[in-house]
Amino acid sequence: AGSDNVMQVNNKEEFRGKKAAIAAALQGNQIDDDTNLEVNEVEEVIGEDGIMLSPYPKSRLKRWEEAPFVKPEADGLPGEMGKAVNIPIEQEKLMLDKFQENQFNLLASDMISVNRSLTDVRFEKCRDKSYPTLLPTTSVVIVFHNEAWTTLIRTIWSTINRSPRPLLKEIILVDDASEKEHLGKKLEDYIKTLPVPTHLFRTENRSGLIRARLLGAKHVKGDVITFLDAHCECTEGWLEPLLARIVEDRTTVVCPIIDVISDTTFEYIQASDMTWGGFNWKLNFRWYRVPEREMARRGGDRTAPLRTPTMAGGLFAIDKDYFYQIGSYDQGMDIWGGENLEMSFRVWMCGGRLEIAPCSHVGHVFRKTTPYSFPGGTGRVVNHNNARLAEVWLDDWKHFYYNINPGALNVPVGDVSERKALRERLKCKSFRWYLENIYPESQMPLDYYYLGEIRNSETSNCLDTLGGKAGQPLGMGYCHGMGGNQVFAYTKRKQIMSDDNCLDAAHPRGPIKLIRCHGMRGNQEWTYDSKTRTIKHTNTGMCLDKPETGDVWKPVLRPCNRSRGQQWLMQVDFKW
Ligand code: LR7
Ligand code: MN
Repeated sequence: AGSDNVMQVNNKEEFRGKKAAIAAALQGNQIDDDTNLEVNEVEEVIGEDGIMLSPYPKSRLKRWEEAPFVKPEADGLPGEMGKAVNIPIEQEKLMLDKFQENQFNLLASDMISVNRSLTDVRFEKCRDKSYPTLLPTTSVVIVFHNEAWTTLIRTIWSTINRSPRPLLKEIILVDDASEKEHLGKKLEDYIKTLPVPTHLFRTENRSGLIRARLLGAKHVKGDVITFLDAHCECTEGWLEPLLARIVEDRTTVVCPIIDVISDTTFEYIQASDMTWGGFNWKLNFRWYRVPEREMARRGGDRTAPLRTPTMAGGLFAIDKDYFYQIGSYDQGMDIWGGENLEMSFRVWMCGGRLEIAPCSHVGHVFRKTTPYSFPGGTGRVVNHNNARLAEVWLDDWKHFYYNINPGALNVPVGDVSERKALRERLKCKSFRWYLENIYPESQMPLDYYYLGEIRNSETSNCLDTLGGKAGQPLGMGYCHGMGGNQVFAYTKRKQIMSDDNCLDAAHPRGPIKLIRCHGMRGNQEWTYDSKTRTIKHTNTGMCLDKPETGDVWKPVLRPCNRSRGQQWLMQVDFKW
């Protein structure tokens, strides 16, 4: 690869249509070679798919070497090589007591070395990859509220031990008004002993992770900001793939694969490289399977960067200047939640890209419930944050959120005018563009005829998911007009959806179930006739009918007979 693969912006027309080569040009150890100088001097180049790439300014890159291998502790502590820690039965009560404090097995964590060894979980091919000999430096920013000592310190040590030292500018800790003794003077003293400059800042009042991160970011001296949660473990070679992608294009926001550190045993469990980030109508972040088209775009190479529609939010690297250019975070978001989707939509819609680098693995302790308080109430806080992002970024699709979660309508969103102005200023694309180009598989349908309740003409009852999960039967209930479980979308693909599930019938006599939407018609295709008001199931040719006597809350399929029980009203002007 060489200069003939790279074109200056003024030559972009010539370049368009040719296969992108900047990635190839920057692969290997060539970036530092004088013959490739122009790679870093052009401002922008057109990459594959005609998307602009903005290579990193060369003057800011640094020479680096791999981190020295750190020998696992020899004194036989539990959990080495990422193994599970089992608590002896006589300590079970202590274990359960301690679990309450952080919602993970603190006793186990405390038994494990803060330097514990892990296995190399990467694909073989990742280990053989060579990265540019010049990369930008990064500051690792870790915010926490009442984090346990050992998980926090292990996060720090795994960062220090497994990052090429010249690239790790510093570690920035932000204490978000913790109340724990060990996060006071003890922590201040401890970080002075670390071999990497480590700074601690504290918020005056509990400000939430979003504003805490903004405080940390303000002090960053490295070129790239890498955010981590306070209970992570970085694995060998985790940093290079993140930084290397940013060198290719400084508008790339890159996440590692987030492996699982068990909340009960602290076992390090490899996560799938075949999932990416999505979201449901409630604006919860969710992992979904990577579709075939993205695998194909990557040429079937599972080590190639994966374009993800959204990110989990806690672990990612971003060029510092780009972080501010793209609007950092929404200051108006409190405590926890929403900022990850907000940033995901913003990055994609405003010209950046969001990726998972499959050769970078970082473990994270996933917990089932949150250990700390949410001043104002969990629901209120999360609704507030999500409503802010819905108002600014979702355009018409915000109604999916409000319909399925009407509680959000009662929470003040506050002033979002600055965020809307940001969207204008950056000339960001529409949410429709995002759905069309970045996330056609989204649970929020691109085109739909109707969103609202589906009422039976004879019984005046409404279809109701009854809160059922995938695999459970569809139900009915008294129409309450409150949205939630009684909100369905009738889409142009002829699905009847509720969140990420679709009405699905495999047999002419039912049952009608809620099944993950597959978007392939089949058992999930229904035709609504607004004149006869029938909902006909294509595969079986049967009509959706009111429940039979017997199970009065389960709608069924019956041969179409024009009876009132087979008439369903989708009020098109159903409004909140
Ligand atoms: O008030 C607070 N102040 C804080 O400093 C609340 C939290 N925090 C800190 C907290 O100590 C932790 O270090 O913020 C970090 C994230 O909070 P967690 O770990 O309690 O929550 P989580 O792991 O469920 O958080 C995920 O979603 C959040 C939404 O706001 C953030 O984006 C987190 O960074 C994100 N974590 C990950 O992406 C890791 C993978 C989880 C998944 C999926
Ligand atoms: Mn976390």
